[in-house]
Amino acid sequence: MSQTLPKYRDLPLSREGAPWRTAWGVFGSQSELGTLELLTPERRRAGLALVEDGVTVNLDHPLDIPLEIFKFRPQFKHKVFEIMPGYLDETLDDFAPQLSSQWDSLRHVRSPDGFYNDLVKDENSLESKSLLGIDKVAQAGIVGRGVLLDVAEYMASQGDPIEPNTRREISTSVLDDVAASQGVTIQTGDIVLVRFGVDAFLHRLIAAPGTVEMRYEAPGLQQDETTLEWLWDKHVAAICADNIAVEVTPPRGPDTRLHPALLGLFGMAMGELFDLVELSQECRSRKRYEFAFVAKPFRLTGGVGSPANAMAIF
Ligand code: UVW
Repeated sequence: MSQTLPKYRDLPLSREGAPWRTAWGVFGSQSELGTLELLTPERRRAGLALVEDGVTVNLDHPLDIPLEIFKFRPQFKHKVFEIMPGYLDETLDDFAPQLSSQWDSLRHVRSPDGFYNDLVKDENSLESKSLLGIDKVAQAGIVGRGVLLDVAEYMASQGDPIEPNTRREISTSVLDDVAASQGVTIQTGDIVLVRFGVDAFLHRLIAAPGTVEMRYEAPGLQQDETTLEWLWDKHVAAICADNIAVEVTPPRGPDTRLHPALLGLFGMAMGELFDLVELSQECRSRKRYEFAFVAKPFRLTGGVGSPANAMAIF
């Protein structure tokens, strides 16, 4: 894409006195993909050109992760049955696509000014065939250059390890330090994966449910405009993390959450609860923090979210 993208400070305020700037219209007033529009064929090709030996790294926790922090996202029931001798089939009941490693679609959260590009009105936001659904992302795919920012490893190396089950805001200056220490630079259109170490905690939970208690508390991106400015000015295509919500949880206050600005005003794809444990090991052993990234969300018409279905390829 040869388009010159505006800097955050050049974006308009959506209205006088609005707390944040809006990127509605930057990718066209009818865009349902937002920053994923940055994944042009050229950038996809450049990302895939990072494949050297074809080693794939899974980035998903199991769908049946024993997570009980979301009261509104129950554990699904998986029924396997025989439809004739030796011929199995199955159903999933009460399946919440955002229970485990997941993508948020742009109809997940509205900004104070409305859903992204004003394409979904409040009065019809619950329609199942709504615009901005995850099906649009599924059709485009998420393919490009992935970059890991391993905050957990970096902070541990600084003698200041992050507690995975405790609220802690991580500033953009830490993200810059992590990138510098890894020798990696974020480029326009990157799929950025931030690791806080929540993934390793979830491995313990999965291995022995009930032995550790997962709370709705996790380290994450600092909730302020500096973070918004950093993410927009890096022009990332998607921001993903191994924690609950990319941003810190719980929020400091009801109006401090970044989701409404990221999804509702920037149209920025967000991935959460990614499993970055193996990726961290692979990057460390290769001393290389860039790789090809491929994900294909569910083509669920009007879907609010989807399992991540993501992998890195070296
Ligand atoms: C939360 O904080 C619950 O994040 P999301 O709804 O995007 O999973």
